[in-house]
Formats: sequence, C-alpha cells, structure tokens
Amino acid sequence: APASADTAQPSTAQVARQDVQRQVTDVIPAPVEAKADPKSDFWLSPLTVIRADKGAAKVADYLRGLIRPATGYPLPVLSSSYGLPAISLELGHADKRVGTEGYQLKVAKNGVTLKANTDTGLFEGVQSLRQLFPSTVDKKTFQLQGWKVSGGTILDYPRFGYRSAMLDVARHFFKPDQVKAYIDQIAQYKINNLHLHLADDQGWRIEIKSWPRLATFGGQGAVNGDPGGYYTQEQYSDIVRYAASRHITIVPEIDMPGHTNAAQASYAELNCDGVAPPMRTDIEVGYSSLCIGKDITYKFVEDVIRELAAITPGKYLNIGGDEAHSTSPADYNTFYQKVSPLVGKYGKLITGWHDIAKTNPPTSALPQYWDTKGTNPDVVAAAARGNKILFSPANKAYLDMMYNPQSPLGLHWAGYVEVKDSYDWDPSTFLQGVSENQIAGVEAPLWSETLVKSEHIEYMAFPRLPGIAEIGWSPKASHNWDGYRERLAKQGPRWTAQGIDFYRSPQVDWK
Ligand code: TNX
Repeated sequence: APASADTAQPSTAQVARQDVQRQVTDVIPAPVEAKADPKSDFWLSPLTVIRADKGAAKVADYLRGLIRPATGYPLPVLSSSYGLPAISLELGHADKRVGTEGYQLKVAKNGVTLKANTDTGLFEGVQSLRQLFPSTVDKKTFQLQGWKVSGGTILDYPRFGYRSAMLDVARHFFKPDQVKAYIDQIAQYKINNLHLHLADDQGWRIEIKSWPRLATFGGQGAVNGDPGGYYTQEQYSDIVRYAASRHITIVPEIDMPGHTNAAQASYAELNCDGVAPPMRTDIEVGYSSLCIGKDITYKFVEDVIRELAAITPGKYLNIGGDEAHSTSPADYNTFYQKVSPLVGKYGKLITGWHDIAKTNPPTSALPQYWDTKGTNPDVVAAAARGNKILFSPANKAYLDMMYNPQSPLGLHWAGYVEVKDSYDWDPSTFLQGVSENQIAGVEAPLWSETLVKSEHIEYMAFPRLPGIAEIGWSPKASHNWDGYRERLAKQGPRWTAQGIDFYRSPQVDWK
C-alpha cells in the first residue's frame, strides 16, 4: 500500500528543523568582521526580487542560478525593486577597506544588501550569502520549505590576493565537465586561481598545434593504463571562460625540464639520444629530462609557451621545475636562463615550483613552496630579492596526502594529513625568513596518481580545501582550530546537498 501523504512528505517545519542553523559568524572562510543578529533574519518569498546595479547583472544572474532551483521562486533580476522585498547588489558604494575583492553584507528583516567596489567583490559576497541559507538551497531540485537567511552584518576582504587550488590532469585525465564541477566547488570558498598541471611523464593534456603528437600520442595514456585524453585549445578556452565566470583565473603548467616523458615519447628529437622512450603508466618521478644541449628543445619550449600564452588570459604561466633529478644543476640553470625570457616574450609572468628560485628568476616570478621543511636558503634569497612566494607545503596543503593509514586514496610521502594538520599552520611563520608581506598566498594542490573520478577529487578536497581557503582569505588573528571545527561541521549538510562525497573526519562533530 502507498504510504499516507503525511508519512511520505515531511512538513515544511520538519524540513526546517532538521537543518543546521548557520549564522554570519559561521561563514567559511571567516569574515574580517561579522555580527549575527537573530532578530534580523530575512525570509525569502515568492515576491523577492534580485535588484542589481548596472555592472552587477552577471553576479545577480549567477546568484539567481544558485537559489532558484531549490526555492522554485522566480527571483527576477531587476534594476529597481519597485518596493518589493529584495536582495540588492550594489556596485561601487562599499567601504574603502573592502578593496577590490571584499564586500559588505547586511541581512535585515526587510531585505538583503550586498555592496562591493567590483563585481569580484560581489561574487565573493554571494559565496558568503549562500552559506546563510538552509543547506538545502544547494539542491538542484525544488524543495518545499521556508527559506530563512540568517540576519546580521559582514565586512570582509582577503588576507592574500592569491588563493589557489591545483588539479593534476596529467596523471589521470579529468574531462572539461569534471574540471568545471571542481571550479564550482572551490569558488564557494573564495579560491581565485586554478592551477592545471597539464603535462607530466604519464600524459600531455593540451593540444599544441605546432607539435600535434604531444596530445594525440602523448595524451593517450594515464597512470595504471587508465584512459587518457586531452583538451583541444577550444575546450581549454571554454574552461578558462567558465573559470572566469566564477572569478577564477586558470594558471596552466607545463612541467619541465623533468616530468617530460610524455613529450619525449611523442617526439624522438626531444631526446639527447634521438630515441623516443615508451609511454609510462607508473608513478616514479625524476627519471626524465629534456635535452638541455639541443636547439630543438628551445624551439619546442617556445612553441608551447607561445601557443599556451595565446589562449591564457591570466598573467601567469607555470613552467614547472620540480624534481628534475635527471638534469644536472648546471643544465637546470642553463635551461631556465634560456626559458625564463621566453615567458616574458609572450607577455606572461613566471610561476613554478620553488626549485626555480635557485635560477635567479625575475622578481616578478612566483616560486611555489612545496617542501615540508621550515628552511630553504634559495627561496629565502628569492624573497629577499623581491619575489613573492606562494605556499603549498606538502605536509599541510597537499590534498592528495592520505588522511590516515586507512585512507582508501592518496599517497603519504609527506605524512598523513588530517583535517587539523591541513588547517593548523601559518604561511607567515612556515618558512624561516619569509614573512607576511613576502607572501602572495596559498595553494592546495591535488595530485592524481590515485584519483580517477570526480568522487575521488571530492573525497580528498573536502574537508581540507576549505581550511586552506580560510588560511588564504581570513585574518591571521581569527585563526583558531576549535572555532573552525565547529564552523566546518556545519558545512557538512551543504556538501551533502551538493552531492559532494566528503571524508567524515573523526576530528569534526559533523552535523
Ligand atoms: C611530488 S612536490 C610532486 C609530484 C607528485 C606529488 C605526489 C612536487 C612539486 N611534485 O610529481 O605528483 O609529489 O604527492
């Protein structure tokens, strides 16, 4: 017999009661200033409109796309509210302190006001606003329930301008839609760069028209003999555009002069002995090197940089540099003296793993610190010359590290990294001799030796990614594990609503 109507369908009140209450003070990353006011809750209604200043329409449409499916309300985007209750997006009227990425948010009984000086600020403000709704707002289907937005005020802006995630699409390939899904997931924590590791020993993932076999041959394989793939330049551009719509800049990496087996397998002339090695499907590192003494090597590198620069609107190209164990120190230096100027020639700035710091790169270059140690003379010297440093220490920020010895996915060369480990560190004290004003920001890299599906990405990134995002955005003074773990617990229902399969760390009392 069919269940009776009242057992099959929970009432609106039941649905609302099951949900976790999230205040403005619970937002992740923690805002600079937040004052909760339970007397100022705003209830969304079928009459609510989204009122947007000129220049705010894109963010308004994005907000509408977020909250319309679950609420089922029309939420028209209008330039005037005509006296109706409104979520109002105001551009150019914000407090000076919020700068170019910050925002001010006020949730009151009669409406919501979000102000920023740029549409990026409005976008980041929307990410905070979303978290004040019931978690079910993130479901893709209509939910019959009331929609309370928790009352209060926020004034917010980031600690660091560069907040990044990295996805290794070389060890295993992830299709454009999978990359877009990850972009949406990281955007909600105010990450503003996505570093794509596009080439490594096991796969080359970006079409280069002047060297077509890189993708058509070098893109075929993956770790374990799993299926490969590559992005056409058109697909890459589409990812770049999608990321831009989420206020995220794509930073493409071509790893060199090591991690190049896929390229060397595709073109015999890139090898000193003129013999193409076979493609590799294992996870060894450090055995490959471009041939430093051959002219064709620099023609190859220049062609790749030129084509990649032409389809990359962001200012950085990542030229790798890590684990070049088969390149002598002298050759490594020779290589970068020739390659560094090529990046500038095509209008881009250099980023790369911190190993490049020893080649005296231009001060505009951004070395990325991946080591676990608290000392590194080359990186400290680069910082002293004026290079900003990007922090992603492997024992804290690497999302591919196993959580514990039982983790079904991941590696553990840098140790086991539980949620608390990944949250409880500070880039301004991690490396002796590199302090706050010498730091560009933080990155959470996700290497994919053991990851083949989106669910694997999600399980490794959540719940650690929000912690790295908070380190990048929130004031140092607000950093506190005990408070963070309470706020993090309340994100769980949001991830469930979003269909994210996250690691339920025993360090957190999940709601
Ligand atoms: C080290 S640290 C690498 C990658 C691996 C990763 C796995 C660094 C810049 N390179 O080649 O994929 O460890 O955790």
